[in-house]
Amino acid sequence: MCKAFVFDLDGVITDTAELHYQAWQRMADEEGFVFDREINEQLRGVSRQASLNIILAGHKLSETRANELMERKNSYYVALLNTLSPKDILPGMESLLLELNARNIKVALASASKNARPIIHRLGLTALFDAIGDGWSVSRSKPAPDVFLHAAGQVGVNASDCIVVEDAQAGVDAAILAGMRVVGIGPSERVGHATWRFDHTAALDLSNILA
Ligand code: B16
Ligand code: MG
Repeated sequence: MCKAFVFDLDGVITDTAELHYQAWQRMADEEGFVFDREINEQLRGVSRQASLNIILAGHKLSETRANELMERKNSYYVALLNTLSPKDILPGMESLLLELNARNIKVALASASKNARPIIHRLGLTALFDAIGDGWSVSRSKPAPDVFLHAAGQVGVNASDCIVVEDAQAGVDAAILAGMRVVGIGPSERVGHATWRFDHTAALDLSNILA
């Protein structure tokens, strides 16, 4: 049975990966760290702290300095979020959210991002969500299952009755650990372990999933 859909944000509802990339690149250039789009691909769906660790590639920094770098990157990212508007919703996702609302299927967000709420607001989607789980909701981020279990708890639905939509390998891993079925968005090398897989959001077929 499906009683709730639990959505990842970046790569599923909107593509903030490009804005994350620009913000990390600016910070890395200022600091002389090696960073490019290929390294950025490894940051998909992982937390801010884990992202910095990947960029540092084993280089050790004090906690104070690491926090300063993450805060600086986040300030660049937050400034870029001002450009977001409903036109940045990924193809097919607003109609999918409306369809789920019409069918009385609960809709929750489960994002690693601490900026998830303002992003959903800027996209004009706040009213379509019954609950929002974000980077503030839990301390262990994906691939731990915590944010998905938190979102399911918020809408009062058992994990086995939830379907997750995810674009990241770590996110699909987390959903499986939570005991949820999962729709993977992207290539099989990344999300081939999902229950269903579609190349991109526009291809997501609800009737196929609910059949
Ligand atoms: P923030 P998701 C993730 O969002 C991004 O994919 C990842 O690149 C980012 O590092 C993470 O959020 C934390 O974001 O710095 O805004 O707290 O895919 O889980 O919606
Ligand atoms: Mg994602």
